[in-house]
Amino acid sequence: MKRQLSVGAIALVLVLATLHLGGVRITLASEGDKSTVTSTFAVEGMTCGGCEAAIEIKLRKIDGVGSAEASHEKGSAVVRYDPTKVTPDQIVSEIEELGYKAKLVETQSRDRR
Ligand SMILES: [Cu+2]
Repeated sequence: MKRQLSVGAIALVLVLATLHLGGVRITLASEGDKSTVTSTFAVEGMTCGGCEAAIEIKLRKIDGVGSAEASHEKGSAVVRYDPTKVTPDQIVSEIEELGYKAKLVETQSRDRR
């Protein structure tokens, strides 16, 4: 009788462990589906590749920013980020801290493309 109980207990632990692992997997999957958005900013004041690099390096350091591409010729910066972690306003103020003038032009969600 005692033995049967412990077998049952082990089975229960295995079932719980499986459910637990399943739960973890579901959590990881939904984190992977987290959507990012891409915003284009008009940036005034960039004159060379050094300006572009300064902006890109600063923006890429922000937690939640996936990529940042700046162009002094176009006067723009294109930033891909997680909108639950970063806001366009935050990106504008990071660019302006470097001495440039920035303004949000448009935001596109990735899955709509
Ligand atoms: Cu420059």
